[in-house]
Amino acid sequence: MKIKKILVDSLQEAVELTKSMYGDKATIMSTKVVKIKKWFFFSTNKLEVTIGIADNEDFQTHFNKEKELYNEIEQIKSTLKDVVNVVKNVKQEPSIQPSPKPQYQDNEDFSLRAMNLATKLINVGVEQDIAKKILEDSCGFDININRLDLKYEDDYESLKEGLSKNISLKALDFSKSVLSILALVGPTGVGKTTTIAKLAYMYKTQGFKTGVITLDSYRTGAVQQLQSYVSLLEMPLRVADTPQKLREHIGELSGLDIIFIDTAGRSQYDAIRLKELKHYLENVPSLEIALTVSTTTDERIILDSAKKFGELGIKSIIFTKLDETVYPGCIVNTSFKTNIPISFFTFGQKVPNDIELATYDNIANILLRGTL
Ligand SMILES: Nc1nc2c(ncn2[C@@H]2O[C@H](COP(=O)(O)OP(=O)(O)OP(=O)(O)O)[C@@H](O)[C@H]2O)c(=O)[nH]1
Ligand SMILES: [Mg+2]
Repeated sequence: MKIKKILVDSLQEAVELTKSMYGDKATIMSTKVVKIKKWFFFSTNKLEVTIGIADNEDFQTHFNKEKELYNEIEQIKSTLKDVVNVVKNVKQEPSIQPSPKPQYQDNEDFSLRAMNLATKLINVGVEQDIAKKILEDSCGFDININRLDLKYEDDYESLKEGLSKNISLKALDFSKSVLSILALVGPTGVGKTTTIAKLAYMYKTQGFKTGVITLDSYRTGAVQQLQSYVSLLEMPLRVADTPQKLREHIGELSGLDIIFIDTAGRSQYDAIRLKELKHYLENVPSLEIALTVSTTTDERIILDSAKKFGELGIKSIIFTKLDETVYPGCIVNTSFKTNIPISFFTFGQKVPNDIELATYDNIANILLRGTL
């Protein structure tokens, strides 16, 4: 770079002069005011300007550097554009799907964990209104959050409380000194005979003297099916093909504590067969009738069964085949709508094991953990 000094009257003049003489190659590096003697002791002030003039090589280097910088900036700009596009696409198609919104998300009355519990109930088939009612009874008002919140830390414990206020249970507490009779009625193939065998074993092992009478004399193999269970359990089995026979057998077995009556499966829509069954069971002393329904059945049909078999005087309901459903919410819905107490759950084909007394623990387990 070459250095030049010029004398001018103002900075503006320096700039103009520099530009006209050297173009873009020159830059003003510094300025200073100097006194210039004119005549004897007269003098005048001037601006001494130092100019740096780039020679051709410097200029070319400078120009190349600028060009490189410019290219680099353009490259960064285009990379940024790509990054922005990628980010946009990620937003549109998240790789991790958000978990489903709780159904009560917008309900400002409940805490988040209470809403989550409601969502769990709804996901296993509990109707929304019923889930809400149970939830209200599982909650207390929390003044800190100004909302209803689960009563206990544990949603399981809270749910048990909500269930106990909405669903009734019936423990079949039979007496050892008085004869009790339990008849199982219900649609075909729901598990009545299998459940009778399980119950007979359960009460026998509790010290009750038990026996079985079956009214199902016409279905091929029905008696043999029961016979195979009963002979293993070493208890009496009778077959009654008329109401008169039934009464006679009850008289013969009156020394027992519990007689279980197995009935033939009936369609809830077959009024004649239902009437026939009613005829068998009416006026049987100390009789308790339990409706047996399968949890794999459409809920509307379960409700129809409860209504039709209800005419026989049902005192409790047994839900079977819990091992075959992922929507146990029908238990809660049916019980809530019909007010019929639940007595037992069955959850498999194995006699005598796969049966449990209905408890709120059991129901909470079924609903929250999918198993008893
Ligand atoms: N998975 C499962 N199967 C069961 C359960 N209870 C009964 N079963 C099966 O359901 C089928 C019908 O059972 P049954 O006891 O004969 O039914 P039922 O109601 O007496 O039938 P009908 O007398 O013909 O009306 C059989 O294969 C049983 O093993 C249960 O809790 N879970
Ligand atoms: Mg049967």
